[in-house]
Amino acid sequence: YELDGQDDQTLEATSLRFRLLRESGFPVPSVGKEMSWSKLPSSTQGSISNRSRPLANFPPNVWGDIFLNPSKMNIDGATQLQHQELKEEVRRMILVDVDDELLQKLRLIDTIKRLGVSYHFETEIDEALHYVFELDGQDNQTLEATSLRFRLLRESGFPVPCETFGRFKDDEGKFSKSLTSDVKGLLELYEAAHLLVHGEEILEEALVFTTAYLESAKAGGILECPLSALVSNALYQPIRKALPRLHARRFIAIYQDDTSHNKTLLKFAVLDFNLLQNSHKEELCKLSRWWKDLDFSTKLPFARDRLVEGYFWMLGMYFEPKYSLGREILTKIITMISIMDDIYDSYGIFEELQLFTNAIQRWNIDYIDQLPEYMKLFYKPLLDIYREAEETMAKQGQSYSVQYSINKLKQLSESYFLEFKWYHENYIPTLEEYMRVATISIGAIGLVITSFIGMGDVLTPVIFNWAFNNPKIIVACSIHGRLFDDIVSHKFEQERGHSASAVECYMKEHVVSEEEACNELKKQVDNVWKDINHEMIFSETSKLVPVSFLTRVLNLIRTTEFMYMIGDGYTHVGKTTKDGINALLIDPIPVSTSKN
Ligand code: LA6
Ligand code: MN
Ligand code: MN
Ligand code: MN
Ligand code: MN
Repeated sequence: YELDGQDDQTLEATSLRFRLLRESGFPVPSVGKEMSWSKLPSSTQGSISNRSRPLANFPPNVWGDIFLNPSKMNIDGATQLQHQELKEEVRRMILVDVDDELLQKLRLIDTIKRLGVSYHFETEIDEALHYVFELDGQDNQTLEATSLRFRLLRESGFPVPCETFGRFKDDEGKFSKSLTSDVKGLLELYEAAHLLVHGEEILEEALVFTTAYLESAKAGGILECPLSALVSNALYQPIRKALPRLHARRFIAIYQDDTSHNKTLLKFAVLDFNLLQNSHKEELCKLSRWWKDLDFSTKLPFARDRLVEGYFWMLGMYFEPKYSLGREILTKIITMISIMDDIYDSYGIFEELQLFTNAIQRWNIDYIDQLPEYMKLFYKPLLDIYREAEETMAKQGQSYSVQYSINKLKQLSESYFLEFKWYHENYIPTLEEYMRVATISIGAIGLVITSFIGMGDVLTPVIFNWAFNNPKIIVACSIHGRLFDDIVSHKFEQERGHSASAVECYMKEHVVSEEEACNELKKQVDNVWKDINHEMIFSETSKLVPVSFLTRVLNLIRTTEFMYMIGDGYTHVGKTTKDGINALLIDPIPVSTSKN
């Protein structure tokens, strides 16, 4: 065991040493120096029948080449100028002092946020909310104002207590029936209650009460426009869980139909949406060229070809123009992770994957020679992407940031390999043992850390070190992604042959049906929102880590919710995914119908 320099032993000697030591309890690593597979006889490297591979037959890419030549809106200098002018006009609207009109101010901020343009006015809105937070005597406000104040403040991380809602209960301690004449108030209470944390029973009750009421009001058809549209939209997806860009697009349409809308606000929101969409189209066009040149759909036809969906997913993490470089890096990484996952669980066989895992751990192009041909086609571009990212970041003096992402990718490959071994050995772990590995293999922490690379201006090594060491908020996000993914994709995976998912682990451990397991796991997915809210509003983390970083995690959860809303919309691209991509990346908002 203590002998050094075992690197040049034959395969027989290496394996025998490994087995004898492990049999006696010595912790010899399987990956690493001892298991350098360069000596592997070439016969095991070639000609493995595809019948022994767990091929998934993933559906092909549905987008063809359309993003290589996107149709963009023509935006001339005059339109750019108009955009600037409208922006300044909206800014003045926020700054106008409306001391005695708290509700007006709250509604304005909320409308600007929901129209998707608040990213232009972060400082102004932050100041206004500080003012609102410090205000005393909020005890006589209406349900709408109280709820709106509560939600807007919590959305920005202000720790507002929930007891304020006690006023709206009756003598029996229930939300009183008299509230049901106030649909607007109930709708706001519903949205506010989604910012709950563990133990806030009053908000749990509010959620049940308002959901039931809004459902029945919707079914009864008693609501008028635009309230009916707002209620339907809220029931479809509450603001807290909605993907901001998609919410903005839906909200703009509702706002347009609201006869009391502010023309300046609407005009600005439509124009801004279309301008943003144009620049997203340009980014996706550039990435499409990169993807086409790599030509994985020909070279690695067993893997998912999902550049557009990957870009859409990452656009959900940040959409602002200043994160353009971040989106580029992040999209490249998610598409590579997705292929790497398919190499492990839809194509690779044991010996190949051992070599592959070893090569990823070594992260050195010299290791490419040991790999089977198809892995070479992946390994080199992977190293290239990261080298290019390092060169780009070096220009900003931040090349160090890329290494955090590489290290997470190494951990990811180890977790993939472990899951493969479980599959290979037909081993079904307990849920707890499974989750220790599967919350890594979902890749969320790698994506979050990679998203930080593109936030150059405000970044420090302290943030990376915080994120790297599994902070609670990222663990919650990983649990959410993993359980949700398993619920929607385990059937398809098990049919082709796959390691056990959370569903199988839970079924075995608790001897329950698939349906019961999924229901229980779904509850755990929903519970994650309380952890996220706690971490963003009440935790030490929320005081130490700038909200822009925490928002990446929140948005990853939101974008994952969207992708998995009706099945696995990433692997099996259906109507929901297509509609989402159309809304954000293909169709502009028609300007002629904006009634201006
Ligand atoms: C998951 O695929 C997938 F497609 C990704 C691109 C990762 C998604 C990342 C999240 C949710 P699959 P496996 C943060 O279901 O093999 O094949 O781990 O992943 O179950
Ligand atoms: Mn996998
Ligand atoms: Mn997979
Ligand atoms: Mn999946
Ligand atoms: Mn899966």
